[in-house]
Parts: sequence; structure tokens; C-alpha cells
Amino acid sequence: MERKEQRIKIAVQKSGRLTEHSIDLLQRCGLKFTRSKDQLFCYGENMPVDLLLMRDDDIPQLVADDICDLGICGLNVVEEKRIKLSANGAAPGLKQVFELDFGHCRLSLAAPEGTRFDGARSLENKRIATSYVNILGDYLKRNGINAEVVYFSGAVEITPKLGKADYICDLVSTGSTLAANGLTEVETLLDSEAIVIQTQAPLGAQKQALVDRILQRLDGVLQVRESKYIMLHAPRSALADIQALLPGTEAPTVLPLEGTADRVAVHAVCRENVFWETLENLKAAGASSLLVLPVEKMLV
Ligand code: PRT
Ligand code: ZN
Repeated sequence: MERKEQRIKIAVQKSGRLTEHSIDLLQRCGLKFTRSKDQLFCYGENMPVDLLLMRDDDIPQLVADDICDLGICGLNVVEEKRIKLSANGAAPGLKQVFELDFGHCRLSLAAPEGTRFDGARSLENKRIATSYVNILGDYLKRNGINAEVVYFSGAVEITPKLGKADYICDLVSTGSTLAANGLTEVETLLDSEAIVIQTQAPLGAQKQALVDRILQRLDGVLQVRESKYIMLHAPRSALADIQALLPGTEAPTVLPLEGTADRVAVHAVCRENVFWETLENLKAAGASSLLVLPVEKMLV
């Protein structure tokens, strides 16, 4: 049955590492927003798509409960929620739709410098401080390890110094926080980045069409990020070599060059970054007048 509420809600981190990137990404999808006075809501001005600004940890649940149709948060918080729900026999209620290539970090085990670590068995009967009790618990269970998981919601990295833990399990990006606390990373449990999640609740046809439209635009924005439009001139005889050198392209457009019988212009969209080395190799294969242009929008 069609629901009355036809506006889409996207949950985005209110204030933190993912906020700016997330809002920028949605704006590049052509969405325009006005922020409410309480800063918790962004009203979609040009499409019926609003943002709910939340703590990142709350986003998976909001999407799973169908309060929001889409959400942007770290894989780390989604995985933590997924393991918790599946331990209780519940279905996750959400699915991952895109990886966004920002918010990169890893959830790692770390110990005071000099600690000897021989894999999971070194954790037997140790105390491990973390806010990721479910991911850590799952890792310990899979490895058959008995350890005491001590929950801390923040400042996990100081717990060994305070005598509260032997190891920590926390997010790391540059590693400087660990180093500043005399800790070294001993094992990575999860590689994470920001992702887009979608509710699994059935939507009415109209709302579903709107969600699909947003997802298609997101796909386009993500594809053009790496994509380049490349143009060059080449002898017809070098075409096969040149095509093999063009990174991530399907069939290029080949056009005759006015006034020459054997030279052509080649235009292609490259779905990967075009490096100087690629251009040098193309030139060595016979290409000339090489131009690389950014792609602004793409709809495939
Ligand atoms: O208020 P709210 O709950 O929304 O914010 P928050 O404080 O929980 O989140 P925030 O903004 O710090 O992080 C949001 C998301 O960014 C995380 O869930 C991850 O997906 C991602 N992310 C990427 C990180 C980091 N890198 C990161 N380095 N999240 C946290 N950190 C912290 C880490 O916990 C540790 O304290 O940064 C410190 C380590 O950084 P390095 O560079 O010293 O290694
Ligand atoms: Zn958080």
C-alpha cells in the first residue's frame, strides 16, 4: 500500500569527520538544502529529499527501522550493529549500496609498545578495552579466545596507562594517537570507509522511484570522481596498441582527421585516473596532441 509520506530521509552525521564529505556528496547529486535552526534537519529545497543530522552510531538503526530510507556512515558502525542484531537472531534490515572512498580507517587491536603478540591466542585471559564490543566479541569467538572485553565509550587509548586494560581495540587512521599513548597496532579486525546504506523495508512505488533516482545520481557522482575524458590523435595503424593502453575504457570513439588518410582522432572516457606515465606510454605508441579533461556528470 502507498504511504502518505513521500519525502525521502537521508541520515547523515551531524558533526564529525563524515559530515562535510557526506553533505558535499549529496550536493553534487544536485540536492539543495536549508538547515533548520536546531541544526538537526536539512530541508530539501529542490527535491523531496531531506537530511536528518544524527550521531553516526545511531544511523544504522534509523535506516534499519525505516525511519530513514538511506544513510551515510562508517562501515565500522554498520558492522558493529549488524553483529549485534544477528547475535540476537534479528535480520539487519539494511543493505550496503555504495562505498564512498572517504572516512578511511581500520579497527585494530593495539598494545603497549614491546608487548609480544603471537596472534589471537596472545589475548587469552587478557582485558581489552573498546567501544566495539560486538566486532571484538565476534573476533574472539571465531578464534576461540576467552578474554575480558571492557567497554569504554571514548578515550580508549589511555586505558592501558591507567591499568584498566592490557590491549585496546579502536579505530586508527594515521596511527599518531596510538604512538602518542605508547601503543602499537598488532592486528587489524576491520578495514572501514564511509558507505551508503539503504533500508530493506518495502517502499511505495513513488518513493522507491525517488530512492532509485538518488542512487543513480550517487552512482554517477562516484563514477566521475575517477573518470577522465581523453582525446588524442594517432596513426590508424597504432589504434590497437593505443586502445590497450587507455585505462578502464570501453570502445573509444574514432573519428577521421580532415585532410589525412591514415590519422584519426580518438576520444574515450577512462574510468580510472590517467597518470603522466599513461600519457607517456600513449605518446610512445604513436599518439600526439593528447588532452585529458575532467568529467563533470555521467549517466549510464
Ligand atoms: O558524535 P558522533 O558519535 O557522530 O561522532 P564520533 O566522535 O563517534 O565520530 P567521528 O566524527 O570521530 O568519526 C566518524 C567516523 O569517521 C567513524 O565512525 C569512522 O568511520 C571514521 N573515522 C575515520 C574515524 C577515524 N578515521 C579516526 N581516526 N573515526 C575515529 N577516529 C579516531 C579514533 O577513534 C582515534 O581516537 O581518531 C583517533 C585515531 O586517529 P589517528 O589518525 O591518530 O590514528
Ligand atoms: Zn559516534
